[in-house]
Amino acid sequence: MSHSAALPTVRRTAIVAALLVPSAAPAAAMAPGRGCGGPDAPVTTSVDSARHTVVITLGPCRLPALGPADTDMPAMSPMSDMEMEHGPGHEDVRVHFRWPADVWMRGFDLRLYDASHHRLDQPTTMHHFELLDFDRRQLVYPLVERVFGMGEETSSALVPKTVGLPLDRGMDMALYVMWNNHTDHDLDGVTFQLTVRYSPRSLSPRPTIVLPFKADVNIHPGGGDAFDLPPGGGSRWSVFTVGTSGRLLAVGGHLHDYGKELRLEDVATGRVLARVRAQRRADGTVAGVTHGLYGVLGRGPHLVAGRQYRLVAVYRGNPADSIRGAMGVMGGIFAPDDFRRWPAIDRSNADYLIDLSPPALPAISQATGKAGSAVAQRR
Ligand SMILES: [Cu+2]
Repeated sequence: MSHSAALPTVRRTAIVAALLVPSAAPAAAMAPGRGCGGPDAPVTTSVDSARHTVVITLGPCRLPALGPADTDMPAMSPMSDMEMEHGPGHEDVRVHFRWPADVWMRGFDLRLYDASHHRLDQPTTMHHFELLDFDRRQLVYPLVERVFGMGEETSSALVPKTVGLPLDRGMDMALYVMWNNHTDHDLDGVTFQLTVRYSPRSLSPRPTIVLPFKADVNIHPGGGDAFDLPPGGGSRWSVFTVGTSGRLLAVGGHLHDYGKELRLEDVATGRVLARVRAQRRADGTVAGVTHGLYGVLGRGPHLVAGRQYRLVAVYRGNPADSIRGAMGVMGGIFAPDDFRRWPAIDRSNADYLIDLSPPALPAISQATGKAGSAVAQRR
């Protein structure tokens, strides 16, 4: 356990809060007057080393009124869990802070409160959030690690003590939030409270180290990942490699309406290594995505550094209509064979830098998204 963890909780909380003057957020990404963005964003963290939690608090915030949801457009509705990006730069909040403790992260729990500390309904308050770690890159892409995120439908996740995601004190983290206030009046005094559950770094035996896995069939950092398909649908695929070898312990996915499945294949052998299927309604709209949970108890597919893998997204829609704004993202948790060989960040890489100075584009696909969990187990 780190030296600081021995301090009494109250004292640590105070110290941590003092350290957490938010660093400059990219002001260019923030439209004026939107809730809790900007360099003065009220973000704090506190560590409770008895309960093994880190609590990240953002607020109170003023959530701008978006007006009633446009019924002609697919609603900004149930996205979840792992992938909610529809082009960078559109979040209401992008705030940096320093991670306060050396931990093995195990799960999280989100609560939103109004000005009188009553719990707010999540879907009608927040569209999604993401927690980013600027001190680690992704397995597949040289982009900033997305530690986890979630949308309207989930509010918590927890993995067993036998696995943990390493987060170190002092890491440069960021919280990206997109609110969802579809009323005609601003909501004032909203507090976002994210409780991260962890195992202490001293836990013995040491948990299996896991990190996020994310691959996208149409990735264009800084540009947006949506694509169109001809009438009736079709598939879109991309080939990728992983920077270090390891095992996929769980997979989930993100597909939009008319999505059918996501497949992960070995290019050389054609073998399907993982598959997630959309839960489709009769009209082809997507209600969710199945999850594959291999590894927390069993064994998932082993991916080898440098070997080629293909991610395929399959869409099937009405033969008369093109499919617009499709997405295909597989997410999951990945246990590297040797964490010390995790690919190093290249801080001069243009894709890495996008999250530090995102293009100020308000454009966001309005397509409805549905996603499956990237985290192994929900409470
Ligand atoms: Cu999407």
